[in-house]
Amino acid sequence: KVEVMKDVTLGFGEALQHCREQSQLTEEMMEEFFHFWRDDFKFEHRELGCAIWCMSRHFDLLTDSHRMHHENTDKFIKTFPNGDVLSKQMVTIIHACEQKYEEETDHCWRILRVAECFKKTCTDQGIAPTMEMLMAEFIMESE
Ligand code: M21
Repeated sequence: KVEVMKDVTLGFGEALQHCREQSQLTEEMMEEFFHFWRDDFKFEHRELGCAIWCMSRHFDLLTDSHRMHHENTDKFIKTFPNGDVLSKQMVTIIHACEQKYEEETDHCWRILRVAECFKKTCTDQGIAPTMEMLMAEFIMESE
């Protein structure tokens, strides 16, 4: 599962450059998307929430009310090798996190909180990829 999460992270992260300008997420706030999984990564910039919003839209993963589109998200995860071992669990986690922050009316802030909750839950459930895995693959891909 951690292998699949690594692939989904890097796949999803490919939309970061596309979303940088409109979200105003500077490289100082987040250099590469996989830094999301660093132990010391802080969820403090609203711009990151805006960027994840844009990235999710890029892959058509949101409904008209800017919540996760369950079916499309499930399909997106399944486009990665062995994605089926993770898709249901990931959708369940994100949905639970969305419900926790339902009262936040600013979409960028809400999505940032959902992302933070998603990371924490993944770490607790032992499905968070390690930085070693992410960096090794990231460097391989860019060579
Ligand atoms: C697996 C890699 C990364 C995913 C990161 C962001 C996850 C956070 C999901 C937020 C989805 C937004 C839903 C809005 O209610």
